[in-house]
Amino acid sequence: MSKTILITGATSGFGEATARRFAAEGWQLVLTGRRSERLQQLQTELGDAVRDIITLDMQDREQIFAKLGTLENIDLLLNNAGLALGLEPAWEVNPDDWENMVETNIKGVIYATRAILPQMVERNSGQIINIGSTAGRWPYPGGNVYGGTKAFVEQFGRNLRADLLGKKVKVTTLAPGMAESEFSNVRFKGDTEKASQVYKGTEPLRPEDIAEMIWWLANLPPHVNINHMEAMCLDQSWGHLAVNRD
Ligand code: NDP
Ligand code: 8X3
Repeated sequence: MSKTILITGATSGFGEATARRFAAEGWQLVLTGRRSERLQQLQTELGDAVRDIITLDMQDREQIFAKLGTLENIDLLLNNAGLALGLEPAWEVNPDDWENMVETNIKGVIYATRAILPQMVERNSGQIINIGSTAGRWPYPGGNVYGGTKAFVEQFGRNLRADLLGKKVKVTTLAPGMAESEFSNVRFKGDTEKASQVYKGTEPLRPEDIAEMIWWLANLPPHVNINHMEAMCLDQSWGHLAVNRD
């Protein structure tokens, strides 16, 4: 019988590329996102591979439990839906942006996990892949709450593993660096010029690269768990630590 992957945030970027990758390998897909028309387009394109499309705002805890908690036979949960908003220093940020990131990147992940985990524990099989970020480990100016949410994802994944010891349920945080998707358009609130500057002169990671990593993670031997996996494009690395000399 085909396996099923549940992808949060399947309407663009990593989620959409992963849907295509897993469909091509014969998996069944349950796809979620707020933009219903994009979900419908994917369903039309991928046909029978799509088991279900679910319009869902990951900030809505009640809807997460109502719509995901009733799903059966989910083999892999990809907690992917997420966003960054702005790059302002902490003292200038609009608190609504912080709220939006915390609600989606933290609460969306924990409640989707809580909705799906019982069936995996009951079956004694399953896999959760959480999309973290290099920003969860490596601070940068303006990364304040975005990086904080991704650090949360990282530690949440490790603590899940602690809870799951003895169960055949895998948990991985996949932490990509700079990747070109709709991410920067969202971060800069539709300023496409500013968004394109992020990738100018580089060859960033592509959503398809992330999908390939997820496919690899899904196909490791049953006894192997990757706790943390970090990937950057070759054009990205770390800088010196900052020093104030005023
Ligand atoms: P995209 O903006 O292309 O995709 C984000 C996805 O998340 C969309 O499908 C969007 O769907 C969904 N989403 C956002 N907010 C919500 C919400 N409230 N409810 C439901 N779905 C939501 O970005 P990426 O593919 O790049 O991002 C995917 C993940 O990867 C995010 O968690 C991001 O933080 C992380 N990441 C991105 C990196 C990058 O450089 N691109 C690097 C490292 C990590 P919709 O709008 O239809 O609801
Ligand atoms: C996205 C990568 O460097 O923009 O998580 O924070 S970065």
